[in-house]
Amino acid sequence: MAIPSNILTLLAGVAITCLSLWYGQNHGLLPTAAANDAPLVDGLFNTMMTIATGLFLLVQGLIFVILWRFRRQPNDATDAAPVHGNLALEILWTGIPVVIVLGLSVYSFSVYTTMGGLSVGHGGGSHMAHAHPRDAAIAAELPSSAAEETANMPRVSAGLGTPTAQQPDLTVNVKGLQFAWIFNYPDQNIIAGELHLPLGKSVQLDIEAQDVIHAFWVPQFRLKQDAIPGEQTRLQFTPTQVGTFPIICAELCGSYHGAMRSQVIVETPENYDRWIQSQTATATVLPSRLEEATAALDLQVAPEHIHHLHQLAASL
Ligand SMILES: [Cu+2]
Repeated sequence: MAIPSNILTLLAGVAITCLSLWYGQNHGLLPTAAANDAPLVDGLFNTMMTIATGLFLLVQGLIFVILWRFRRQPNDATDAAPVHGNLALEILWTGIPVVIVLGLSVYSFSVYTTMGGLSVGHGGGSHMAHAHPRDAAIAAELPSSAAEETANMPRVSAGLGTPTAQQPDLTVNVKGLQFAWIFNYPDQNIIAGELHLPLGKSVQLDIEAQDVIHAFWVPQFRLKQDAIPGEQTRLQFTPTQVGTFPIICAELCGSYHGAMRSQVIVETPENYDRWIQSQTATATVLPSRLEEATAALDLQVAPEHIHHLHQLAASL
């Protein structure tokens, strides 16, 4: 008994939907999620993966079905009837992508704003919220010495001292330079070549670049922010998982860009306090570590670069 083709189509649709929904949750392509906003990003990625899987199965499946069903018949040398356009079909295959693209753009924008991309003083949209006029307004209200200080500070493209900004538990100044990351804990007077963070505490990273544009990226946090010379950018997040994760420069910045890596160590508050105590605020810590690191990686960094780093660390 032949199964009617509309039943077959329905079954194929159900199968493709189930497979897509399953694969969208089980693709295993993302690294562990270790910051508070990471599930939002993963939700968006999984949705896109579900849709992409469904479209892939549908298109590839149709190609094979059509190749088979309309293959040349043994005793029939004639061609099929010519077809010129099909308005309903064309509206359908234009309409479906339009709905998908619009839906995804609304969804991704909502994730971006939920992560604080548009709210000044929160991570994300470094290029969208320029704070110049407000900086001037803040400076005008301060006593003159403080006003001068504010005026001399680099422009913060992702917000400065807005009343709505939540006070983070910990602020770290991050500086990118060819070809390393330097982490400065202003409250503890610590300078380090790797980033230590306490689990479950809200963190603010004030990011800057020394020379060219770099980008601070931690895949496990699902966060990436440009580091721009003369312009401060910001990230705010809370680490949610203990572990050691890579910090990667995500902006081609010169010949050793590929080696511009460090690591972030998320540890329990007790271990974090221990690390803080073990650190002394000495400018010699950083260059010696960098020398060790470059020697270990056999990077053959030119001596003048090491010398430059020594000078730089001394000036911090
Ligand atoms: Cu870089």
